[in-house]
Amino acid sequence: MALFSKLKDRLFKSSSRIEQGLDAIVEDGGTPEPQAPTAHTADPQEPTPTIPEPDPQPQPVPELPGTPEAPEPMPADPIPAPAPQEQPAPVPENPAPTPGLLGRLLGRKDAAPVIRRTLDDDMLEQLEELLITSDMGVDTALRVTANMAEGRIGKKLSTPEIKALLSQEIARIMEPVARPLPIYPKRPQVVLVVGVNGSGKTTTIGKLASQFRAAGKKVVIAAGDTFRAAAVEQLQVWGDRAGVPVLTAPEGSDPASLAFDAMTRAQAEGADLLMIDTAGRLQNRADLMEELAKIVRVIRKKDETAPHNTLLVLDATTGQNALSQVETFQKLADVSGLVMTKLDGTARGGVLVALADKFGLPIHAIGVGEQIDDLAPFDPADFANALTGAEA
Ligand SMILES: Nc1nc2c(ncn2[C@@H]2O[C@H](COP(=O)(O)OP(=O)(O)OP(=O)(O)O)[C@@H](O)[C@H]2O)c(=O)[nH]1
Ligand SMILES: [Mg+2]
Repeated sequence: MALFSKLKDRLFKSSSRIEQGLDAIVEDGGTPEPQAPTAHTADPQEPTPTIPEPDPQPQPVPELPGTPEAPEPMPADPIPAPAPQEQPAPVPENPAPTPGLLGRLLGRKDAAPVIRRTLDDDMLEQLEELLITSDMGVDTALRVTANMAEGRIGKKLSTPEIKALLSQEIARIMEPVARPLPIYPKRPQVVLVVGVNGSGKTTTIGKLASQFRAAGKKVVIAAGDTFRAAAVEQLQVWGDRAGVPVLTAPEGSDPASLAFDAMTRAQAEGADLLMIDTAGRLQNRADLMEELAKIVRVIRKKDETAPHNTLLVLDATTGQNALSQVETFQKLADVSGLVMTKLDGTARGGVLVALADKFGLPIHAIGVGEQIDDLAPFDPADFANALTGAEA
């Protein structure tokens, strides 16, 4: 059971904004309807073992490094089948009678009345607003709600039904971007890691190095953030944890020449992967652009196809800001994929949906904590369920 539910527990600090908002919207305009006390219908709180463990793609760890050369290793399609809620939900036109004498006699916990709300323009507007204020962006929010509403206007929907519908729509948007870091038959495969200050670049490199190493890859890390001595030390700590060599240069020295040396050594040692950490100084965009361009120029002297991946690391807690960071870094570097960090520390995750919808860049992994194994593959259904509070 572990991985699946552990991830869900950690994905967001508390119930996400969206989940809370959905509860409020249905309660706001809904009417309680008594429910037959038979335990079968949606009691969202109960850990109903629908399918004990869907487990379509367990083992997040080797996923990232795995699969040689096929950049699209897995079906990444964990939803067993979005069947149940696809239909407008079996709205009993005449609400179930009363809790029922039998039920009461048998001492069943009295069925809490289920609140249902008729899906109308009013409710749709509230849903749109909720999604927009949850960082999903106007276009995405409108499209998602329109899809949810299709064929369901006038139907009475319960909170769990609404959550499930929204979750499906979100998962559908996220599925195409859920892609592990592609591994190419290049040696060394050069992974350039970029992102603003504090987004989690160094930590993510440490986590990735550890996973790749566990998967049998030979990894070298270059401490390309030569700007601060502390940055080099931090990377060295991660290198030690991961059991991977870290190439460093004196503080203030040229990151490009370090990258060149690292490339030379990685080639000489037959390393599978070279990960290059960079400084995230966006305050001076021109400098950073020049610095990144120079790193790229220099490593291309050794391998003109490098870097093979340029990972942009984004901090999920920055919300909407992540969108402009993608735009900026796409101008600075040839971003090939994203890692979203700190999803464990936020109630905001809506921006991932906007990112997926707007840029379509692969999300290779998500950071769910500060420890070395707190990096998981991005699972769209898991994410959508956690974001909306829908049951898996
Ligand atoms: N909770 C949580 N914290 C994280 C995660 N990833 C990174 N952090 C923390 O975020 C802080 C910044 O991480 P770094 O890896 O140093 O970020 P950076 O991008 O290298 O920062 P600079 O080198 O200053 O540009 C550290 O305290 C990390 O422990 C995550 O997934 N979850
Ligand atoms: Mg760093």
